[in-house]
Amino acid sequence: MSYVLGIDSSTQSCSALVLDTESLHVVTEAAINYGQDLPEFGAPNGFIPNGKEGEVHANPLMWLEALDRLLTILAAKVDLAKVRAVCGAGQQHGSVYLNANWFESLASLNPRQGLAAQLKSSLSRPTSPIWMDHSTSAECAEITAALGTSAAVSERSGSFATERFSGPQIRRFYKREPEAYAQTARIHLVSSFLASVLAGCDAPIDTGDGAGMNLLNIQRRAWDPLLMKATAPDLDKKLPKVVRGNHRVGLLAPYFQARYGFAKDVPVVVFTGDNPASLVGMGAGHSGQVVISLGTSDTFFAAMPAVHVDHSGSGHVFGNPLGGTLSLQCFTNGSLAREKVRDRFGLDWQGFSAALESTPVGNKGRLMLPFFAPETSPRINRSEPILDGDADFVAGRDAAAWVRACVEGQFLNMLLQTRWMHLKPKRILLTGGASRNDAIAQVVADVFQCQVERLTVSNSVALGSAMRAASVAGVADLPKLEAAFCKVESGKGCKPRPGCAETYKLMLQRMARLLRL
Ligand code: XUL
Repeated sequence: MSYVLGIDSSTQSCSALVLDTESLHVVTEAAINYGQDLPEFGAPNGFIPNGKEGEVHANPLMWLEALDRLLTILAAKVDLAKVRAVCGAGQQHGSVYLNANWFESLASLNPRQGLAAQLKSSLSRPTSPIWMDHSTSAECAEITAALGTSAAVSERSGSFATERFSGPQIRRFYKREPEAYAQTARIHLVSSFLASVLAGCDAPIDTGDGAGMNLLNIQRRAWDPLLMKATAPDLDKKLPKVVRGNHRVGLLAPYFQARYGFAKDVPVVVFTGDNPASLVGMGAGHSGQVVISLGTSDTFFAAMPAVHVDHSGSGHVFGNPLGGTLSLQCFTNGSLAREKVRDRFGLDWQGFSAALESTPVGNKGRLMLPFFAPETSPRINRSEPILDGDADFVAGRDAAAWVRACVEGQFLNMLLQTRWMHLKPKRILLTGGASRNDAIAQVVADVFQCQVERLTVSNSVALGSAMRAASVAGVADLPKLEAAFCKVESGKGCKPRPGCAETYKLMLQRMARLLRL
């Protein structure tokens, strides 16, 4: 039997999935929730509460302890000696700061002690800023000024200087704690930190996750000297190497064989960020399809053969672990906005769907820019939607019209804001909680004029990681795994209905005018 192990070190938990690549089934899954299972770290939601000035940090030792606990659970459930390759993914942008002890400690991990106890003295900074941190406005402005313009930063790095990205975070650390920065011999991402530990040697960063740092040149997929210089001194020495997604870091360290019963000679494949891993786990790593994930925020992402950057600054280009790049756009007003409308009119989800179904395409000309909270795409600071239509609609007296206006507005805005990607998808894969709603899925098909399918995959980050482990290590072919694991729900596809293309084209123009695009 040929098992592969995929690990997902995310914001609130660390989870894992073991696949059998011969019988093509999920052998087992397990998860450690930081808040519930590791209360001693004082991070009920995965980060240290009450950070000042927008700081959101987590303790990297918590991630190590979670890895040990996770493997303990897995070892009790399955024979880990059958695992032939390991790969994983981390929450993007989080950075880990290590001193010169790191290299030696990694190479000599003792199976009689846990990882956290052994690597504690390797940290040059006790906590790690994570993607929720927004304390670096000043540093973003400084990096932008050094490069000249925001466009110059995004042409190079694939994104404007962005508060949560690792480069601005590194700069803040350098400015505030220059001595600790000088003691830092290595800066890792969450992904490369964990891959290093598993391989027992300092691991590279992959282009998928590296592109979330404002330090990687997205065209050349190599560290960018100008961006490094604008960020902090000596980064050429402090950053690990950067490699593509098909790289093997090394073999699983003896620590894991002795402690959890893994075999010798198990390759560790370079880790990536959670979003790039999820692209693979959804079977969307090849260009021609788009994933729309409907969650608290909605996310739109797609594998791209060529690099295009968003000159308005709200979209991002990351690397695709399968080659090429991954474009990603996040919409803060996702379920948040849909719930606001539902609650405003005292509806449940059934009532919400019925309202959507009872109203015509184009909503008789009523249009909503559904920004109930500050939005990232486009960058706009609002707490009420922008409305354009008849008096009843604008006064908020027509529940059904509001429901349709909210959903149509969300996807028209999504179409408008993702134009920079120059996509003509053959199909849209819908995932996340609201993707089960048929009426919403139909609006997506109508607005985008594209076939929509619903994905059955859950835990796509760990699944994508296990699939990468298998394919890079030569245990199983990716197409075989995609066919087995990345299925769409049969009979749940939606085709665009005839006659809506012209209506939505005109509405899109109106929306662009309202947004002054
Ligand atoms: C992406 C982002 C988050 C994190 C955490 O830019 O900040 O999706 O990867 O999941």
